[in-house]
Amino acid sequence: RRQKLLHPGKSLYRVLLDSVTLSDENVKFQIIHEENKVLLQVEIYEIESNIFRLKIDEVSPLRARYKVPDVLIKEPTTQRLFISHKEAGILVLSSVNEDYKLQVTSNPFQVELQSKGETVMSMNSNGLLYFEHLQPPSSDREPTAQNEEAASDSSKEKQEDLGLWQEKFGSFLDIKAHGPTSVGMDFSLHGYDHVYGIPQHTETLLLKNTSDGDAYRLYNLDIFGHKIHDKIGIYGSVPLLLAHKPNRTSGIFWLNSSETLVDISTKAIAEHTPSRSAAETAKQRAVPLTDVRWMSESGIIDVFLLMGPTAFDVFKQFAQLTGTQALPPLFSLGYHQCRWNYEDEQDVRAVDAGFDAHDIPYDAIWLDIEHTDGKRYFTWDKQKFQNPRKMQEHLRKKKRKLVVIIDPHIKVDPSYTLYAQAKEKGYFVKDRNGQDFEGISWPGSSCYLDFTNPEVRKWYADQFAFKTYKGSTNILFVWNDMNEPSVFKEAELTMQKDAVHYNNWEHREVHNLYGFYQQMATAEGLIRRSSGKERPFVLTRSFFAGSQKYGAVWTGDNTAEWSYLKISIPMLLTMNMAGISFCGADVGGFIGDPEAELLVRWYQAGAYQPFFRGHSNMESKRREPWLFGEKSTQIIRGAIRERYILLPYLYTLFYRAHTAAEPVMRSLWIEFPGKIETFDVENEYMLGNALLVHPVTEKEAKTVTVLFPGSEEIWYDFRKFKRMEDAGTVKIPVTLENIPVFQRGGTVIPLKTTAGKSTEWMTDTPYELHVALDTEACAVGELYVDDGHSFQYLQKKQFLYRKFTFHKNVLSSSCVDESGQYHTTCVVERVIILGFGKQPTFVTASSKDGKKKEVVFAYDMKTSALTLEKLALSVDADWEICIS
Ligand code: MIG
Repeated sequence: RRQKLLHPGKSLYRVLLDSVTLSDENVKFQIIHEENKVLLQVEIYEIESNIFRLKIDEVSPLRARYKVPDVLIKEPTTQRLFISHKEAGILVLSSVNEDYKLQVTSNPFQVELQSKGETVMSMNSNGLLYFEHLQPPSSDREPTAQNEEAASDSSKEKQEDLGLWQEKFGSFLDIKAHGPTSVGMDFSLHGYDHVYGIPQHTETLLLKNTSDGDAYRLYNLDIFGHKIHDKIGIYGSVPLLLAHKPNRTSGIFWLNSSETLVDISTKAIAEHTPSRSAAETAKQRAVPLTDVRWMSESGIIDVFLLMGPTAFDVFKQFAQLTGTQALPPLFSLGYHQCRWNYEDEQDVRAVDAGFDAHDIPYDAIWLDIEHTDGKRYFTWDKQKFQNPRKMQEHLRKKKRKLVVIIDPHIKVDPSYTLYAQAKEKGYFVKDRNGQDFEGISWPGSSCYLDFTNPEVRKWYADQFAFKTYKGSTNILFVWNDMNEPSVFKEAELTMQKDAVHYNNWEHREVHNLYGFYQQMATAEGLIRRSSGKERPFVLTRSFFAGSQKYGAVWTGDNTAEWSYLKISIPMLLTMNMAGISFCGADVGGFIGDPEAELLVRWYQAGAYQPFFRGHSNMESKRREPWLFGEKSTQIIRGAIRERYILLPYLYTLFYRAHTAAEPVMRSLWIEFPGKIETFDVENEYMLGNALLVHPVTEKEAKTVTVLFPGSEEIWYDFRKFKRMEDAGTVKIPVTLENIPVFQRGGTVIPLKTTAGKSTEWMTDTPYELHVALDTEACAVGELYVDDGHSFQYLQKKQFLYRKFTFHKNVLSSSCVDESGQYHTTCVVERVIILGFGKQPTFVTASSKDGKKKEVVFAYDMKTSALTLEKLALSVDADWEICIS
């Protein structure tokens, strides 16, 4: 409310040009507010690979302001900036290679970022830099708001209205121990009218103009039955916004963990060209410009400008700062069966047996909060789960896993060891009076572990040790829920902002980091229980920038309605853009009861999304895949089996996400950056660079309208191998049987020849390659293989990273990364070449040692697909197949 009183106009901040200092690390100077005379310190950094950082803090704050720790994976490597120009009122900074220039204007203070003469971004050009300096809490203080409207009204009432020192929310009172601390700034993105990112909202892929409505809010909340098309923040936040135009992608990463609002407005402005003639002026075009205004409740301004220039560069730049996606254990890419709740050991066995009886693969069964002894996490309900180890041994024999829920709230109960220990050690978040904060959650009265404290995280991680966590085994993995944190009966169902954390920071400062820290500690615990050998799997509901390092995220409590299936696509695409590839939505919709058709469509969509879990609410009817009649069972079986067959491709994509920050699930524009018609597409997407997936999200659909992006591309039906005749937007007939999936010409996709009962049953299952030829009759693709569960791929370089190239009628297998070695007896059994021009006469396969053999083949004239059978070519060796 206070910041919104400041309207676009001339900023009251001016640079003190005498204060400029230059070091290897950064350029520093001070700016002064013309009215309140408060000095702010500005630091500008260039960070290697096209990143700029702008930090603004008070020169001498009353006390230190909160600076987000633990999100950046390391102190970024800076590069020296040079002053290339200094004249009255202007300072120009250049990067080493002179590709980028930062033009700092003194009065008013503005920064313009140019790339090779083109202005890409400018900051404070609308004069919305806003910085509330810390003040002593005194009753007779002067009015303090920085803008005229607020300053002109000095009545106490008005101050309360603006919530300077305290704020009411219904019956809740937030006391601001340190008074007003908010910060904000505007950014103009030149030439851009497509912006994306800043999850998590139930909104369209393309961010909307907010000028006549609510701003996008980043404030992690547990909103049960959340609505669709709402800009309120739900469970998690990543303050990363991406802007895209045909020749460039840029990103703004606003590193602040307090409640944050983002206002967006896109407009067209006359192009600014220093023109000489009237004729040239007449030629002026309207160019788009997007203004983005960030406002945060506290902290400092610390913003990273990711200059791309491509989308993949921006993803790399963000990963360079916050880390890449953790490589998931292979099992976690299989199908997960969850419900609130699987009642007891018998229920678990019965559901597990049901999958085998119906010949449906699955990898993990999940237990929700009812499995515990009275919602005391790390314990078991003694009646329902009398022998959890035995139950896990049973699952282990089936080569499957168990995932249990562990929430952050701790039941107030002195006889509960976890509570007693944490209480004694002072590990809970405190209320404003210094007592342990108590809130209500599932166990009743609860305290909340202060995960912002590294000592608490270490202690928490130790709770996962097998000897401490009774009844746990190494097939047990973890699910963190309610970590926004969710606190019943509090304002907006979360922790009061004036609660106090480690080092005396108020909750308002760290709010959006709470879930991030719980998942971090949990993942650490799972790694430590295996003495550093095994990869963890932790699913979290709440998240922040960098959560990708710790595991997976799901979109929370969606509803069993078609509209929620539909919105899950842009929601997951947005998460992927923000670095979190391993994400999914509850298949079937958590709340309510899906009709058979919706459930089937959801399985078909989920099978082509990164995290694939069926889940349902307590009040929902049972929903195991075989409960909807024979026809539905058969179709769901088909969808899940397709997922399992696709795993080699998916796992390879995750390896790329892990090592090169490439998102697994990509909105079309990422793959087709020059094609404007793709920029707002959110009903289909690319899985990696090779598969185009178009889920069916309409009831009783007979057709779907598919956009085949890129006029130079060839697309093949993924299942029938037929080349699609038409380009552009095409109506495709659909049946209930499956959803449209297409393979892009020029790609090779590694698959398994058949699905097994779980991923572990498929270790030795042979591979099949789908080679889809492009207009030049070429194709290329990769396969990554390792043991699927340990860190040996890192520690001992035990992995295979292979490449398949089709060129001039020769398919060759070669090594991408010679440093990796992994022995497997697995072979490539079958190769299908799509779009092969003519019936061949002779096909031979030869390995590097000179052995040559003739290959059995079949050519389908109708589809132009050439199938090579019984190849038995080693996955870990070089070979060639020649077709004549
Ligand atoms: O408010 O643990 O999103 O997946 O089943 C309900 C019970 C609490 C919310 C999670 C949901 C989970 C449920 N939890």
